Amino acid sequence: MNKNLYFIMGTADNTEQSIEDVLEEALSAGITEFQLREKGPGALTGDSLLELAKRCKELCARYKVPFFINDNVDLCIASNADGLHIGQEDASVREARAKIGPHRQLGVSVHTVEQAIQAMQDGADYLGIGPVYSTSSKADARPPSGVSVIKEVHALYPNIPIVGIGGITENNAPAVWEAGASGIAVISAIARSTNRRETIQLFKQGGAVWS
Ligand code: TZP
Ligand code: MG
Repeated sequence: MNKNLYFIMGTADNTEQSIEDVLEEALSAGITEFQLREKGPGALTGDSLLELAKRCKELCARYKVPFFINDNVDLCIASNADGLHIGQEDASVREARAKIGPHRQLGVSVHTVEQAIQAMQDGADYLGIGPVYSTSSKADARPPSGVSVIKEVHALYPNIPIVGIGGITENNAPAVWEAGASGIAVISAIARSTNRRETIQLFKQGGAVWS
């Protein structure tokens, strides 16, 4: 199975540079997905958020990298995003799938094997599992669960794409791959890196096939 390096960012995740500048650098260095997650201090809303989403979509399209929106079904459709990612507290998976249609990708955050099974039955294409390690990028993050849930879900359903998230860095990533993840999602490791290109290269070392 191919591996993915899924970058997530919003205005709050790097106040020194624009999202577009960080995104362009990350795209050229080899991320394989991007999710716009606009939350917290300084979060854009309304037309300015839509305009930002459209610019991100355009940048991603230039690199043939799928562009995802976090939580916001209407913004996903309005910006012509390639996918949507939702959590357990957001829209229901069935409802989200019905609204975005069959061709956009749908990711769902899950924390237990039961939630994983339910999300797949309801129309998810991949699962986000975490926080694996402790994180300061999500205000209401649950306590870290290590790689145990990833291992459990992967052992039962080896073909389900799992993206590990939460506190993952180029140093602790190997344990997440070993647990059976097919992707790793990161905010701060890339958004706040002082050498983004090198960080992304370190994440991608190891001879895997990246898609
Ligand atoms: N969901 C679970 S942890 C997390 C999200 C959005 C934040 C991940 O950010 P970081 O900086 O990679 O720990
Ligand atoms: Mg959410």
